[in-house]
Amino acid sequence: MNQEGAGKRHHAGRGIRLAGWGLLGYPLCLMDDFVKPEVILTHESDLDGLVSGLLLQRLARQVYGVRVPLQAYHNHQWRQRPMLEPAAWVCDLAFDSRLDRPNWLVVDHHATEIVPRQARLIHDVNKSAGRLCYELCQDRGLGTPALDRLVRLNDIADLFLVEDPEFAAASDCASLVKSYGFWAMHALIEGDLERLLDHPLLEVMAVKRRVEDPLGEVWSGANVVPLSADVGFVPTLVGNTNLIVHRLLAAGGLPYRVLLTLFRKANGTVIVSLRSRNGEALALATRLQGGGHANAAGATLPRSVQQIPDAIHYLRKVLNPAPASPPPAGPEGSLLRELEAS
Ligand SMILES: [Mn+2]
Repeated sequence: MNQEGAGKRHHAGRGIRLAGWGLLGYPLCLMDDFVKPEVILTHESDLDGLVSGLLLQRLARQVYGVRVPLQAYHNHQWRQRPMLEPAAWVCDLAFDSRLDRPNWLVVDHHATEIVPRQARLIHDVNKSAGRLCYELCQDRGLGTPALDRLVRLNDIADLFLVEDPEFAAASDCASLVKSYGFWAMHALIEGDLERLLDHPLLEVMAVKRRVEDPLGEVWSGANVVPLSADVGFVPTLVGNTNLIVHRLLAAGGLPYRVLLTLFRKANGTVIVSLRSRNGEALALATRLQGGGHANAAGATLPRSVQQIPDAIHYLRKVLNPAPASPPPAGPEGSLLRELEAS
């Protein structure tokens, strides 16, 4: 018989420990009694989502001796998902009020302004979600040299630490998930995270990086489309989009403070991805009802925008609002002024 029925609190340890300091300066207390989750929910879009989700699954297996199902979401589907489970663990998805539920654990690193009242939030914007989940695993004796390395590569790729000597290896690892997709890689490694480290497909990613990225950088750099004085749209043909945009920003040869790329999903919605060097990306993403990190943020454009040219038109309108026009001069204008005065 299962000793740990759903919802029953599991006391595997004792006491309350300070796990760190939250964004708003309140201490994050990590109590050693987790509640068994019905499901683990993670971000489908990248390596960090895969690493953090599989690590939480491993942690749940260690604590409860069962395989808790893993579900992965892109931001758009995530916003529409009902949160009904009495207990769940969430990682690499921004904390919002829908997740503030008793017996929910959220491990994340995206900027949030919401203070948790009921959920347990483990949050640090300076670490990857995978790192935060791994620290929980290490507390339970689940650390290994192979996982140390994978989580380090995940940090380098997710936090975009371009100066790190392992940046190329980290990018190749992250590109596996970008190129083949979350569930394809999950299937190929059979859920076994360590198999990402020396996966044969890494060789394919290295060739793509060496051949495609320089070609893509030259072409994209020559074809940036101005959207406003500060914002440029970078079209892409080949190569690692993140890296190309980063190199264009770092080179400083363009007049824009924000560079953005556009991606049209299968259902026709257009995703905008924004990059900057001084925090302008998040500010603009917020204006577009999106979010993310200070210099790496994103947003989904309204459903009425279905094509890339529509997206360019829409963004130009949002970024360059028409100035309020003064009453026209002449007889019409004087009538308006009289009406206003009365
Ligand atoms: Mn992440």
